[in-house]
Amino acid sequence: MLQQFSLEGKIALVTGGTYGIGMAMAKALGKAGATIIFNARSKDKVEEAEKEYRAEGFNAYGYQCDVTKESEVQALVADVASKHGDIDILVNNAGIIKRIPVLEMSVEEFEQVIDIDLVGPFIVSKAVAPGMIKKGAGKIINICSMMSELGRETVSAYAAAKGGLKMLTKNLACEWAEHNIQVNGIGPGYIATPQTAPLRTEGHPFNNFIISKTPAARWGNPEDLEGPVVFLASKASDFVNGHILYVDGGILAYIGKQPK
Ligand code: NAP
Ligand code: GCO
Repeated sequence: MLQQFSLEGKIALVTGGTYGIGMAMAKALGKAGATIIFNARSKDKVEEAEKEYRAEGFNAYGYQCDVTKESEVQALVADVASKHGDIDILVNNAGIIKRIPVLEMSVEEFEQVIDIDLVGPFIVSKAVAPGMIKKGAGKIINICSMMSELGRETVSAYAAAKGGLKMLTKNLACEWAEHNIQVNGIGPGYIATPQTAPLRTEGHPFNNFIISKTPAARWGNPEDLEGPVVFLASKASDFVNGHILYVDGGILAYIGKQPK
């Protein structure tokens, strides 16, 4: 039974794997046996992360690559194929957020979020799919969000991107199922990473707000995503397709704390 979750011999690409949720998921895939390929825009952070992965015993290879640049992505995929073999597992994790009210947000700022959070996963999925089709198998996991389902003030571009990413996930699942490629999503709740650090500063009203909106009454940790990503990357999920697995401590199930 547990063998179903083994990723021995698999090549896994995690975009944005230099820290945060991406690094935690990459380490989980590595613990399950996969070779870790990861990328980010910052060369320094890629080099630092590669040292960290290897110091912890992982077979890890870092690339400076911007997911919005198709030529860089295609070069990464080709280099991995020549050195390690075609990618078996893709986690489209790289993403940014801009918390700006619509009336103060420029079109360029809106487009930057869409480019990274939605167009990026399209570009990387399109680049890795031919290798998966050749192999007759593949796993693509898109990192969605609570904002794939819910809105809130100041995150219009992010919510539009993550809502689109949910539907891109379902569409790719339909297009590539015949090639035994499963395309699913993970929707993390509110996770303690650099991306949410501004919301978790001491006394920030959002901190208490999130705790009250989460039945588990805590922020998530990147490690809370380890099991879900190994499940969706492994044989154990071969008949799961087009599904968004929310790892949110119950936020989406909750109307909110009832008044005492
Ligand atoms: P993070 O701490 O800000 O890390 C983002 C990662 O993505 C970094 O490695 C960053 O490195 C990389 N990245 C950003 N733009 C990139 C680009 N154009 N090309 C390549 N890499 C890029 O974010 P996080 O909190 O770990 O979130 C990771 C993913 O989970 C994101 O998609 C986010 O939307 C999603 N998510 C987060 C939460 C949460 O509460 N934290 C909840 C739900 C979903 P560089 O800047 O060096 O490129
Ligand atoms: C925000 C947060 C969220 C989380 C995550 C929730 O400003 O509301 O950053 O967007 O990052 O996406 O699932």
